[in-house]
Amino acid sequence: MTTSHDATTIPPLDALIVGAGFAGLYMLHRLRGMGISARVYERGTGVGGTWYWNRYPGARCDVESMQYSYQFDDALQQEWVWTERYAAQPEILSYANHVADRYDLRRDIVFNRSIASAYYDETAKLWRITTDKGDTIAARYCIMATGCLSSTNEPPFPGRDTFTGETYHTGRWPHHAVDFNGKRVCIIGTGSSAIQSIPVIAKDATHLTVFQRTANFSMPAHNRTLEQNEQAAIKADYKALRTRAKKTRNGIDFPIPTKKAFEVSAEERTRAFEGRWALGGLSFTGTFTDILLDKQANDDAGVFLRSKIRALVKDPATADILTPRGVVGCKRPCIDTGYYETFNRDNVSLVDISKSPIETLTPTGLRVGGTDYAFDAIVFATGFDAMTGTLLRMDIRGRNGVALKDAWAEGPRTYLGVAVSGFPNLFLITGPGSPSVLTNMLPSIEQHVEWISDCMAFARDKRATEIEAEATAQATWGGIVNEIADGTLFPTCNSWYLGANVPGKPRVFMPYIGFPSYLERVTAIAANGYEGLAVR
Ligand code: NA7
Repeated sequence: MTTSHDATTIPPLDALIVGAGFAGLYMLHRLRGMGISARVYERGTGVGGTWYWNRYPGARCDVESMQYSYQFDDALQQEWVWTERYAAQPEILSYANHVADRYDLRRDIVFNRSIASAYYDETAKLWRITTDKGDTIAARYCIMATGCLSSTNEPPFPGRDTFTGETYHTGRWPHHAVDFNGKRVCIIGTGSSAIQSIPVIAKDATHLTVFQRTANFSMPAHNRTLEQNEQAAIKADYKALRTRAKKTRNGIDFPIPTKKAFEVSAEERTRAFEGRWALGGLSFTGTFTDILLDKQANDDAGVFLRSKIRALVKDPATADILTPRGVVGCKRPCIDTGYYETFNRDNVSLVDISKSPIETLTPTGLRVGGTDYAFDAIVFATGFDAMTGTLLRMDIRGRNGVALKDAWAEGPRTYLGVAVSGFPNLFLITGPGSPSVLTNMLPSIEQHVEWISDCMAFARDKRATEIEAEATAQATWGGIVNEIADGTLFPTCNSWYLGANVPGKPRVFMPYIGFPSYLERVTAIAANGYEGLAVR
């Protein structure tokens, strides 16, 4: 069956790109440079993707600014000046806007449009796409630059609509100022977003109550002003930093471990952990080669981190609730500025809901374990339907009218995290099956954009009209992704990497672990004429 929408009078685009975050912006720039007509459709009113929506108090990147930035144009990375070691959301959003202006991208971005459906018309070999505003567009290629954390997870708490105070979700924070001064505020969740916002909200609110289902490990950011001489030193040899970063598991320039945890003495292990704690940021699980592979090594890292929590939180009962019992790094580690210390404030309290979940929201607050709590504002920091949520909320249909949601009923299946069998000329940027969320997103995005555009150039040279993942290559790739994950501790907890945070979502480990080996594989695949992709 061939599905088609209303014919459009506008000539087909070469490529329609969904999303004007960092992936969509660079994809547009790159395709323009190749003489390929492309247009971006973006649901927000501005560029920036994640950084457009996640404006909650304290929102900040967990990757250092000098690394969480594009490298495709040396002039760009030389001219942009970051002010802090870890950039806050407004600065990253300014950077995204600067990029959009610098490369004159806005003239090909249509804002305030959500893609409702994308149907592949097999006869015309075109994607026929509709928006929520009723536009219909035809395009040879449809490129999903939709981000990995772009659909919020909003648990259906009973009585949710009965609460009469203010409500917010960290992932869809309003664009107007939010003032918590003089208010009793509650926050549900203790993931990254909560851990960043709790210290900031606590300073404003009369009282802040944190509802925690699962304690999370958090390491200090040690954020500070980025000195200009330090920045100049990096810029003098930026290429070296970028090259080093590509050789690490997560694509971030950190010291690469060489030893297993128990190859050194207990004193040396503690010294090494202290060193990473002092370094701050996401490097902790890279203290030894086997922290994410060996349970005993991981337990040892956990003992160290738990001792830090006990030292930072004055009240032992609160410290105990804040202490995670699980595997270090199994859920995304959080990076904080004064998180644990915030619980020493008189105006902050913690409620453990691990055994007694939120019963209901009420007109004045919420109820847990028969106790009613009253608030002026509730902040949902409940995360995202990660990696697949946004793709599956659109009605995407490929060959024979097959819906992506049916093709992925048992979990996402992709080739390299880039293409999907049965969905010709559809590309995913940092899709499931690619390193994506386990890496610094910017270099991962750039690598995908370049790989995809090179693949499109290859097809153009061959005068091909269709590129499609082969079913067997896709199945083999899925096996590789699973096998790598199964050799680690990652599948042992209920993380969003596995879809475990969203009830009913199939439990499949979605990211590919290991940036260097991924690069090696996909580079070889491209060199072999994009094997695994049928280029017709
Ligand atoms: P996360 O990391 O998914 O955190 C969501 C938090 O919300 C987490 O503590 C959850 O507890 C909690 N949660 C989710 N559903 C519920 C319900 N129904 N009841 C109580 N608590 C709930 O999202 P973030 O936005 O913080 O961070 C996402 C990523 O952004 C982060 O990893 C970085 O990559 C940047 P749970 O752990 O599931 O028990």
